[in-house]
Amino acid sequence: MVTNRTFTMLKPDAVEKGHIGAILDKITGSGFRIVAMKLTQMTKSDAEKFYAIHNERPFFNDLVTYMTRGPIVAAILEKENAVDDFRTLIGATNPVEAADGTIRKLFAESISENAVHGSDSDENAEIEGSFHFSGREMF
Ligand code: IDP
Ligand code: MG
Repeated sequence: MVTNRTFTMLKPDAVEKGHIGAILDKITGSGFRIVAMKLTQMTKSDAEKFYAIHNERPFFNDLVTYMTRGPIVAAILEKENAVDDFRTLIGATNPVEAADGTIRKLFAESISENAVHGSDSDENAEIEGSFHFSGREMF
């Protein structure tokens, strides 16, 4: 298992609002190294697979529509304790509950359109990174 790596997406709302640069600045300024990165757009089938764990939740269809409506920035990040430290940097799922200075507090609209994704475990970081990137695209 790859440790000290996490996977992130700057979600369509963040890209639409022109926040790519500011969010990447927060990420690299917090000590994360970019291992892989691209601007891409998920298909419906991609989003259904990526978020399969949520497919029984009432917001699942809205989540798929949101995550496929425009480009995202997908990236793999490296840092000691990457998964937990990145979850701290992005803040709570609901920006109203996110701590001051976190990416979601600064850039997210709502619990559904919350600017950024962060993996929740080393195992999921590996699965999610491999979903978006081949070995040749990781540095
Ligand atoms: P996380 O992104 O903080 O890990 P999860 O519970 O894994 O949060 O949910 C995945 C994504 O689904 C969230 O980031 C958000 O976009 C959306 N979501 C989560 N909970 C809700 C909700 O109660 N209403 C609408 N959308 C939600
Ligand atoms: Mg999650």
